[in-house]
Amino acid sequence: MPPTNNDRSLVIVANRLPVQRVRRGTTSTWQTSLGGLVAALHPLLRKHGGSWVGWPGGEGGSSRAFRHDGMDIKPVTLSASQIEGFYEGFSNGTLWPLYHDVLRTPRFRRSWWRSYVEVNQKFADAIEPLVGPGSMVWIHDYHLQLVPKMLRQRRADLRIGFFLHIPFPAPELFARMPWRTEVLKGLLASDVIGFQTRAVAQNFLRASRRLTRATGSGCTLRLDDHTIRVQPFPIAIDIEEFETLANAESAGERTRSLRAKFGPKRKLVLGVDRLDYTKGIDVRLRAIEEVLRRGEFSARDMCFVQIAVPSRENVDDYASLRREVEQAVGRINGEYAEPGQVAVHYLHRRLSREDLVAYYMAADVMMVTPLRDGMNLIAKEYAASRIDGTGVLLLSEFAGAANELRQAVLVNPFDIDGMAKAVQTALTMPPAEQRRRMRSLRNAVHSYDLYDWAARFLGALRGDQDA
Ligand code: ADQ
Repeated sequence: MPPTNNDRSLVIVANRLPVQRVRRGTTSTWQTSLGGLVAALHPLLRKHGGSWVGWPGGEGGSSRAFRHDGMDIKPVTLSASQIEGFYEGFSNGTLWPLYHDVLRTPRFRRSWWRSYVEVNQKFADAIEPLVGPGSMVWIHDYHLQLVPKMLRQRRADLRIGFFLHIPFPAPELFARMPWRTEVLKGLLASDVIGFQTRAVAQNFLRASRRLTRATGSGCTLRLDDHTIRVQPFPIAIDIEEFETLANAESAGERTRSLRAKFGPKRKLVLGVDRLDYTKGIDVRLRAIEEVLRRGEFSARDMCFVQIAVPSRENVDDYASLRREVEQAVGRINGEYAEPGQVAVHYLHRRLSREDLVAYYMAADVMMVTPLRDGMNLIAKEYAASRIDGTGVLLLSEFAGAANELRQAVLVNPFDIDGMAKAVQTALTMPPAEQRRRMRSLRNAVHSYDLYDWAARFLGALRGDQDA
């Protein structure tokens, strides 16, 4: 159920707005975006009033506030050079690889940092006129880590919360960043800082004690006269949405149609991700290639379907990943496809929620094998969609979700032989064992949902001790 927000007004701040512009002929209108965060916070804003501050996407545009679907929307517009320096540069070329354990080399460019400071200030300037005395401000993710301090300097009365959706690295890696102290101090002006897992929260606590004057033990830090609560708040999914979709009559039809297309007798192995180098799509393909090379399974017995949403295509590392994945798919099919039976299907596109659930329901094996991931919602969505109680989830040890989904087949995504073996185990797993594991996964996913997650975070921000 959507949580209540008591009396304080609420401002949500995220890199992106919860709406997007859609063109119809010569005019354009706003449409509420689909997606977890929006789904969780929209009912709150609609019920209790409040604003959402974020970038509408694209270059320039109007920064005039407007009302849409019961929410007050305040756009923060970016210039072409801010998109390059703040977004593609510092956010996605410095922080993203650094926070994902340096899977790619982070670039420490001073001009990008200057742009990051400038845009964070622009966000703080946009928020201030919207907040009444004692309001709650909930800031999301790595793009906006300086905003808590920028706001606090002007408004001591606010309750400021920050949630990091991605991992926070070990202090030894974080310490490489030239602006490490500024980033920590930016965050430490919050009242509550939330992370996906306990281990990641510990990394932040250690970095703060080592690199700033913050002191404290357990989940409380003190810096100057300010107290900060640092805690895991693992994100969840809207379980009801997935179960409703899975129970719909049309879902059964779509699933049967997919099974018929891929070959009803073949085992279907599925991967669904944003096309991002943290998600391990390239290594997953190598593991599938190894399974086929071993010869126990051929393209007559199984097929692998990878669905990848285009992502950050202007950033170099993403363009080269796309080429690598396309080459690997071509190579594997060249070697192992049979006439009329493709070994690897690759769909470079976003699916509707209905189609996504049908794929989850059709897949005998789901491979969620990121090299590093804050949580990974796809693992939870797969379990939620398996209303028939079968299916096998192969899950990376390095996804935050592995802390909760202990009955998945856990794999080390850096170990190709180990992954190939795990795929073979999954393909031959007896139905009784599938059911036993899936029951446990579904119990874990049912234990709390996205609305409970938002309520817990806001409870902590209000100062509830048991949140
Ligand atoms: P992401 O890395 O973007 O975000 P992830 O957890 O992988 O998030 O979820 C992606 C979402 O996109 C899922 O809801 C999924 O259904 C959807 N999606 C993916 N591929 C799709 C496709 N082809 N078609 C349609 N929908 C698709 C960050 C962190 C994660 C963290 C989330 C939430 O990196 O670790 O779980 O935020 O906090």
